[in-house]
Amino acid sequence: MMLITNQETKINIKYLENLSFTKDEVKEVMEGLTSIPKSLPPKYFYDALGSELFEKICNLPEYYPTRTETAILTNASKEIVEITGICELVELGSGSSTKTRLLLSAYDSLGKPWQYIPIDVSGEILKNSALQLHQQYNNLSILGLVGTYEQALWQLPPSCLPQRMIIFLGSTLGNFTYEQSDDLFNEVRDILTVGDYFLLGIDLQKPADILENAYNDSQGVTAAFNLNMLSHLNRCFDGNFDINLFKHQAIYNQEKTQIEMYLYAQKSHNVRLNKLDLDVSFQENEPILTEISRKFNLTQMQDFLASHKLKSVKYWTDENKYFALILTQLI
Ligand code: AVJ
Repeated sequence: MMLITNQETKINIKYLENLSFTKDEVKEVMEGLTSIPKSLPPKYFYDALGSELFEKICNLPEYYPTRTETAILTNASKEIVEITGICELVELGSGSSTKTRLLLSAYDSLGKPWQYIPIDVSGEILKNSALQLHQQYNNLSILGLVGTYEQALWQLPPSCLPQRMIIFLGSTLGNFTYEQSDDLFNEVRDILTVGDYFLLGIDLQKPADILENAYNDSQGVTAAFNLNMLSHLNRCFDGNFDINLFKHQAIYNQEKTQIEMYLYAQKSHNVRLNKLDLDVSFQENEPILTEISRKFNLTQMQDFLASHKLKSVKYWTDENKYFALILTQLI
């Protein structure tokens, strides 16, 4: 574990895993590449370049979620702060914290000291955004945790304020299977105390063409983002994926109401990952599933949250009902 502390500036960045891989993570990649169909965990998108590419995706004309959620947050932030009062904010997958700033500004304007705990797998983006946030907000202390959600939630220090709110924006929940989201909500419930809050941003179900365009953009940024996962894996596991031999495509699976992002091998060939002592063979046109992005139904999600003792206090949505923000409270 590495700790970068700067007492004067009230910023701490804690590396929970110091970029070495745990047995579970090795197992995940091994299992994904040896199962049929092949798959890889979406967290491998987010090395420094991947996080940058994702920021670009957020600004694409076809990619409506970020813009829509930002608009919702612009309207809702003041009200959220009025409901919750001052609290410690723990953010899962904070990335550049751009959207979160709307909320942070609202909390900071209360003029009381408070704490923000961003959690992200990319240390670079976390460090940079912590430095920027510190310059902007006077009352704020920042504890950045570099690691996976599981690692971070486990190691969360006791709240330094009477109340805490965990925030999970951008519909990142869409990457989780039903079972994984069930586990995550159980963890959230266990970490919060009664009266604490959980704020969730979810992408809602909508026509397939809108969804498929959002994940197959005309400038090829999403394709580059998807392919970059293979470069990241090459670095992590001393591998020899040739990104020129794979092609990006995203499809909407109507039955499962989820976008599925694939990389298709363009010809039959072998790939080796030295650190895993693993040889993988690909058939021509064989896909790797790199991500699911589930699209939700608002009422069903509220029920699902309620089944984890997370009671809906209020929700906000846009005029097209493309995206929703749900504020819940642990009962
Ligand atoms: C960060 C998981 C919410 O699913 O829309 C964007 C990631 N993948 N374009 C999403 C993503 C391709 C994004 N999440």
